[in-house]
Amino acid sequence: MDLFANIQPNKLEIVKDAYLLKSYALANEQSLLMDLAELVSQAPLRFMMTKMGFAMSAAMTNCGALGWVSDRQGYRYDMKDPANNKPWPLMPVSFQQLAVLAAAEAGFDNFQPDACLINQYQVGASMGLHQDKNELDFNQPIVSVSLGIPAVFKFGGLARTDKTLRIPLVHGDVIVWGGESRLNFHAIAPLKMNTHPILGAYRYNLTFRKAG
Ligand code: MD3
Ligand code: FE
Repeated sequence: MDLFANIQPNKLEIVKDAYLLKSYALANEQSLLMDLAELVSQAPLRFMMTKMGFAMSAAMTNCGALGWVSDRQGYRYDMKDPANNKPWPLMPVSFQQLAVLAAAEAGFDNFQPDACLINQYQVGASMGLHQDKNELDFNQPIVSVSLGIPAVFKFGGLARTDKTLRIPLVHGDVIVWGGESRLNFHAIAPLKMNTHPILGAYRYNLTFRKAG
């Protein structure tokens, strides 16, 4: 009997329907980073405003048919970059392939991401506890790719007051959320000082969704 036949040390189920794929993005690191650099030159990172008029602590941009935007009107998806009124850059093939493969690895076939939000965190930046509810179809999973300096991801339940798990995320880690975990509250704790050899003192998170 092979005691190790059923063990995949790089694929961890955090809670039901939420999988952490450790280092999953490293295989295509070079293409991802080249495409990320090209993308932010086309659609620069910017600090969006919340409905309350405060600048968000992470800088953001998007690629794909739909981009997530926030302003005094609220949160929504838009086909155009409000900075120049042009469509968002196409989703690079390296991004799209990674998202679809990761979703399939976690058991979600036929993921069709049409939106990729890029969050750039500097040291001290964070993201408060929230749910992702701006998408049309909550049966589609979400794939998140961490690049650059580490962060602690806080993962709660369906109620804001549920206790949160703290999950360290490092360069190359991918998380897939679907099914029963899709509407769970989540947050990013303030980033600690650190440096990544290629990306410097920043964390980038690519979040793939089927928004429309
Ligand atoms: C868990 N971004 O942009 S991605 C966001 O690291 C966001 O930048 C974080 O939350 C970041 O909305 C975390 C991970 C993530 C995304 C969607 C989820 C976790 C999720 C939906 C349900 C549960
Ligand atoms: Fe979120």
